[in-house]
Formats: sequence, structure tokens, C-alpha cells
Amino acid sequence: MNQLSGFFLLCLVFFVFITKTLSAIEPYRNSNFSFKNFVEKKQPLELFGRFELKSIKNEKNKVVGVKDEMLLILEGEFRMGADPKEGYQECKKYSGRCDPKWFYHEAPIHDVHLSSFYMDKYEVTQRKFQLVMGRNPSSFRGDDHPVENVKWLEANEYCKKIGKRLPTEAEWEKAAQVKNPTKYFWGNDMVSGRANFCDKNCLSDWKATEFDDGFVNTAPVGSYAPNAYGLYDMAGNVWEWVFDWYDPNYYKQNFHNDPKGPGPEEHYYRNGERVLRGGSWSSHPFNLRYSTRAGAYFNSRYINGYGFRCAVSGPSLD
Ligand SMILES: [Ca+2]
Ligand SMILES: [Ca+2]
Repeated sequence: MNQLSGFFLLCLVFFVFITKTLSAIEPYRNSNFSFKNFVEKKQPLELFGRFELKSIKNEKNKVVGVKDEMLLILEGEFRMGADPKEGYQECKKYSGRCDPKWFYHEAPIHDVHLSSFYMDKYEVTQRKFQLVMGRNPSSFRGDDHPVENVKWLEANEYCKKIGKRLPTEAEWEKAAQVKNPTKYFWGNDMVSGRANFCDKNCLSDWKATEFDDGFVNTAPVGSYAPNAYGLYDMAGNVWEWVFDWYDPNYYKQNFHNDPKGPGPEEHYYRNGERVLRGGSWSSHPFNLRYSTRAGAYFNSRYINGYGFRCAVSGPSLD
């Protein structure tokens, strides 16, 4: 009998040892896993391949996020929005079906002051999304291609899991435009080779045959030159979910300091739409303007141009 008890005790110790060891070497399988905790515990970075992970600390030396291939956009004021005539005229260059009303929600142009923030250099790739979320919903597979078919809810969850957040619509536009009033981040005219949109390679009826960007659908992130901040694919490739609820009349309220979009308790919540920015591989050229706004139901994924990138509040904030 004593021998039997000893045997069971030995089995129990062995079972506990194996369980602990497995959970220690596979931390990313833990649902509570976060990059922030991961970095603070100084786990080996090799598990995350080529990604550079550094803690972001504020002046009180408190960790406020993880700098994972991110760039700092300094605090300051910028001009948000566009004259609706601009979008309409640009639309007419490439399409016979344009309506001036489509562009009313880009007005009025208004000054916005933003605190500093970090922005992901790249759209979130399928490799990263798979690593953090354990799945890949994309239609156009490739580790370095942007993840698409993403719901807003999933984008939000991904950013939170790694100690980041979705950028606000204002943060996204400031990071994208560099300097108002050019239409695109490189200037006033669409040109080949600056971004991925529905060019001559595209299979849609509305393809702009005078341009050649080299890709039928999504391109690996960072395939084109970045904007003046050093951010890639802020025009085209995949539309990018941002934090804000979509309200076509929101700019008329002229919020000046760190606007975060309409609240969910207001009338616009009925549609359940969140904002998408930047245009995609299947967009008309005019939708790659930095002022272009779009809204989609936050729980929808079935359009394979919805991706995202994450942000972190700047180090000057508590
Ligand atoms: Ca293309
Ligand atoms: Ca994009």
C-alpha cells in the first residue's frame, strides 16, 4: 500500500513539473499574455522573430506602452479635414459616378491640437496578428502582408493585448497628412509607385489603368516609400480601422483638443459604424487622400480591405 501511495505521489510531482515547464516556455498561449508584461519580465526576444520590442516610459519612469516598430509624432496643432470640392473634383478625374455629397463629411477644415503619440510604422502584418491572436482571417496570404478581413473588435483587442490602442481619427489624419493642404501625402496628384490602390493590375471595373503600382491586391507592408514622418502605407494597401465612432457631422462640432470622436450614447451609435481611413488596394485613387473618411459596422469583416495599425500615447502623458 505504501509503495502504491509513493508511486501516485511521484506521478503527481511529475505532472505538476511538466505543466509548469510547458506554461513557462509557451507564454504566448496564455490568454492573459501581453507584450508589456513580456518585456518587463525580460523574456528572450527571439520568440518574436525580428520584431524590436522596447518599453515606452514617461518622465516618471512608468511603463506606458511598448515601442514595437513605432514612431513618435510630437505634440502640436494641425489642420484636419478638406474642402468637399477637392474630393469631388479628384473623384471626377477617375470616375464617371461621383456625388458631391460623398465629401461633405470632410468639412469643415478645423484646427486640432493633439498630445504626442506613437504610431506603428507599418500596418499590422499577418505574422504579428497570428502570433498575438492565434488566427489569421486574411484572404491574401503572406506573413509580411497586412492582415485583412479584420473586425474593428478584433483590431481593438489586438492593440490592447500588446499594451497599445487604436489611434483616434484625428491622430491617424495628423500622422497621414504631414502637411495640409496637399491632397496626398506626397503632393496634389496621384502618381504610380507611391501607394497600392486599384491600378491597371486590379481586377475591378473601376481600375485606374493609367497607373501601375505592381500589385493586384495587397502588397507586403513597406513596399513603397514612407511619408515624411517615416510611416508606411498611410495611403492605400488596406483601409485602417481607427478608434472613433463614425459620425458624418462630427467635424462641425469643432473639437480642438485631443478629439476622440462621438460618444456611443449619441444618435450615431444606432448604425454601429466605426471610422476607416486611407483607402485600400481596391480603392479609386481619390480615396487615398489623407482626408478621406469612411464608416463600417464595427462587427463586420467581410470586405478584404479592412486592416489597422496601433498607437500609444506619448511619453509626456501620465
Ligand atoms: Ca494595386
Ligand atoms: Ca493603409
